[in-house]
Amino acid sequence: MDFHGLPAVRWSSADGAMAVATLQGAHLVSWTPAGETEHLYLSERSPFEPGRAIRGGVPLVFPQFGERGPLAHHGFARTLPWRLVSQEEGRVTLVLESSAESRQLWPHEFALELAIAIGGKRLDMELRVRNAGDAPFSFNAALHTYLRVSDAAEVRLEGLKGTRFVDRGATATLVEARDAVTAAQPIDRVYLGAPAQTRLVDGGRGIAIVQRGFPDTVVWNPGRERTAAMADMPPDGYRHMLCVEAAAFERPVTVEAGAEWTGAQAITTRLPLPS
Ligand code: TA6
Repeated sequence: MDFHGLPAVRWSSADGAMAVATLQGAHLVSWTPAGETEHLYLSERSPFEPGRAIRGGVPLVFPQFGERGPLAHHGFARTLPWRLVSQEEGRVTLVLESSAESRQLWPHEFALELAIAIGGKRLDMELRVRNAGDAPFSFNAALHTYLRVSDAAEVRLEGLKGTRFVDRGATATLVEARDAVTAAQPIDRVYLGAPAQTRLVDGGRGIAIVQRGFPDTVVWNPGRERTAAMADMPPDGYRHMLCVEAAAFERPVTVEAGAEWTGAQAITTRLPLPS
């Protein structure tokens, strides 16, 4: 299919969950769990152009996080064209292999595979990074998930109490003292060695976020002022999103020649909440 002019795949599960991913970046741009409304935030001002990052959905950060290296912000995997290699009921798999273009940016042989599975109230994303060369390489990565929320100022992200964190631009590492992290103020923070599971509470809706392989969790909401300076977000866009990202941020992951690494994030909506 075509998604705002970009080649994309749309698929569903037997029980009625639906998703759309663009081939550029293997970028999940829509996830509607069975019987639910859209669960991902996608900016209506996002560009949808070859080579330009999409604002929202689930950008895949690889092999560089943010500006921590010589590459474009968050690396090149989100802006290169991937290949759809399989599509079964509820599940698609996309692949990005090293190419002349990637070698100019990052001189390593690799194969990335992203499997995205939907069904019922659950979304599973699994990233595999295979070293196809003859020397080890290291990378940072993240599944930069933009969750759609009813009001960012009101939602609570539980499960990070006692976890070390560092704010963007800061060097000091502090420890989270709160039962719940909020986005009532702008937040751009990496929780280091984070628990595998957090829970987002949005009104009467609970969402479990579980990560595997990724040691860190990034929480981002740009707030009003930063959003105003972003050409690809509407002024009130920050109120409708919260990024909860499964990330390998603090320590780069090293993969030996011929070996592979796997990281995953699973999201389940409509958790029963205590009344
Ligand atoms: O993951 C948080 C973050 O690194 C923020 O600092 C913010 O810049 C955001 O990602 C978005 O980055 P992008 O390159 O998509 O504009």
